[in-house]
Parts: sequence; structure tokens; C-alpha cells
Amino acid sequence: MCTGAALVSLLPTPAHAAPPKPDLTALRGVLRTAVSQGAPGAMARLDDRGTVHQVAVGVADRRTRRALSNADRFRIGSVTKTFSAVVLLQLLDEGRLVLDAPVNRYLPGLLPDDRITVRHVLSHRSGLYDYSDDLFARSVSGFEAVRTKVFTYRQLVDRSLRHPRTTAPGGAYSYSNTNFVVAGLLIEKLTGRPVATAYRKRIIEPLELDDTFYVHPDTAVPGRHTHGYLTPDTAGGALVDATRQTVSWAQSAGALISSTKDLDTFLSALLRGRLMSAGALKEMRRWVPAGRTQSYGLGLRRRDLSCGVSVYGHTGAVQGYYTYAFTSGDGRRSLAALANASNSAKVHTTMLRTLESAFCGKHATTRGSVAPQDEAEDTAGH
Ligand code: HEL
Repeated sequence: MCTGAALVSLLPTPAHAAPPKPDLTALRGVLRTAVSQGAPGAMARLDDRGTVHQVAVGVADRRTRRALSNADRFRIGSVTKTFSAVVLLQLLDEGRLVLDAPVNRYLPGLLPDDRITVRHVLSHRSGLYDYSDDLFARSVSGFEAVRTKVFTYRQLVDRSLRHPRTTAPGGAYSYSNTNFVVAGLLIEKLTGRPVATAYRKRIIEPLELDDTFYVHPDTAVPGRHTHGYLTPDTAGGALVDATRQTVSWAQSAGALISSTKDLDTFLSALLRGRLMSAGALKEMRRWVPAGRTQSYGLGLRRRDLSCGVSVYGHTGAVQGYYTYAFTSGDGRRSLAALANASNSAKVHTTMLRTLESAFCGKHATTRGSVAPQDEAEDTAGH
């Protein structure tokens, strides 16, 4: 049984017919706006019932001026959380995990409260403080301090436990990377292998995601890729090339590398039921409120767009890269978009509009597409 039932909507999301036709001109306009706001480049790929649309503007590399392309790989940040949740839900299907069991059943003594369950962790209702709030209070110096650092999962959990819990176990949604570090520990404990093996064997190889890699603690993005640029906190400061980094501060919460093509393939497969049983997918899609226009399942976001269509996926913000990966309820229309900049509320708010162009088309209205409180979370507190 699910605890915290008051918070959890068991109602299915309204069934919608195919979403309105995408507006590709508007999509290009959104990407151009992101570039005019300081992102060196922005791109999107839409996979719509077998038809592929790709748009890219600006550059992948500010030094060489090479044009950005949807063939470029990039760091996907917290879209990694959806991959981690998929692995754990597959373990649920295999009878190796119980969602309402305490985390401490599998990792004795890890957490200071036996009431924190696997479900709480995957839905950000554990109350575990987000250690990255401390790490990145100052964006550039915080990043440079960890750029090449290698953390163990336990060191990251310890950093969180120095702070009081933000809610009681099973309380309100409160986003925290710590939850998906715990998810990584669970994956490694239950499979007896590194998370990289679980991602590869269970998702990357079956779906032939040729651009998707977990290389931690290597600092390079393999193969053709776009550079990523961190915007400094001081207005007018020079962008910082953040491409090379361990992402060790995130690991199973945010260290995967992928491409727009692979993200579309992954999310379509997920929503079309190809990665887990119908029962497990239903668990993944039990929503808790996470702002006026979004809800959170298990490692999965639902965004409710201005035209009444809901889309499913995740966003990612890792230094240098803003990622948006969402699909329709039937998994038949998927959008993956990237701006190769981060730490810019303006660019982020603009990039969220790619979803409106892709899934609402000409029915998009500005009303309701991004609520202010959602933006605050989305931009990690700027
Ligand atoms: S934050 C989010 C996004 N998630 C969370 C996770 C991810 N990323 C982080 O926790 C990184 C935070 C620092 C990013 C950095 C920047 O923008 O480059 N910002 C600062 O340093 C600010 N001082 C909720 C946005 C998600 O969408 O799930 O990815």
C-alpha cells in the first residue's frame, strides 16, 4: 500500500486524443530566443509517430564556432533519475524490491529513520536534504570545487544528513538529489553490480541507445558532443566551459550522457510499456503535486501544458546543459531539447516553451504553461 495517500492521486490522467499538430516554426523561434538570451546553442528533436523533425540553432563550441547539431551528445543531468527509477521498477517486477519497504531493509543503517521507504525516495518525499543546495550556493566557485572530484555515494548521503530533514517521511514533495543517490546505492546493492552495468544491460543495450553513456568518474564526453557553458552569477561575466567534469556530485541522480534521438527513444519505450510491466508503470505514474503545472511520479515528471495535454519525462540541469525530455501519454510523440547553457532562469523558462510548441502547437497559450513556483524549483533556486 502507498503511504501518504492524501498526497497521492490515484486517478488516471485524462485520456487525450493525439495532441494538436506541433508548430515547428514556433519551435525554431523558441530555440532562437534561447540563443538571443545567452545560450551558445539550442536544439530539439521531435519524434512524432515515425516522423522526425530536427531543429538546431547556434554553436556547439564557442571557440571553433562549429554549429550545434542533433547528432551531438550532451550531459542530461536529472533525466538520469528516470533511468535510475526504471532500473528499480524492473527490480520490483523481478520480485527483488518492495516499494513500501524501508530503505534500511536493503541498506541497513544507511538512513537515520526506518520509516523512509523506497517509494518516498523515488517520489522525493523522504525529507532528505538536498546536499547540492550547499555545494552550488555559489555557482562557479561551487562547480570548480567539485569539477574533478570523485565522491562515494555514502559521502554524498553523509553531506545530506548533516542537515535536518525537510519533511517527515511520506510528507510533501521536496526535490532532492540525495534521493537518487540512495536509488543508486539500492541498484548496486540489489544487482551486485555498478549502476553503469544496470543502465547498459537493462536499458541502453535493449533499446540500442548508441549515444547513451555512464562514464563516471571520467570527465570527457565520448565521441561527437556539444560543449556546455555555465552562466556565472554575476551579470555580464564570461561563460565557463563546463564540459569536462566528473559529475560525481550527482552520479545516479544526474551523470548520464545521451542525445536527443536516444532520449526520444527511451521515453517513448517507457510510456509504451516496453521497459517494465503495466503494474510497475502504474506505480511510476502515481502523481504527487509538485507545483501548479507539474506533478512527480517515481523518477518521472508530469507537466500539464496550456492546451490541456500532459506530457511525461524529466528535465535536467547540470553545469553547462539544460535538458528537456518528454513524451505524450501514449509515448507516440516525444520531444528532446537542449540548450548548451545553464544557470540562466531566462534561458530555462524559454526552453520550457519547446514543450508548448511540440505538444500544443497553435493551441499553445502563455497562460498556465510555466507557473512561477515551478520555475523556482526548475532553475535550482535562482
Ligand atoms: S535541479 C533541477 C533539475 N535537476 C536538479 C539537478 C537536475 N541538478 C542540480 O541539482 C544541479 C544544480 C546546480 C546547477 C547550476 C547550473 O545551473 O549550472 N546551478 C547553480 O549552481 C545555482 N547556484 C530541479 C532544476 C531537474 O529539472 O530535475 O538536473
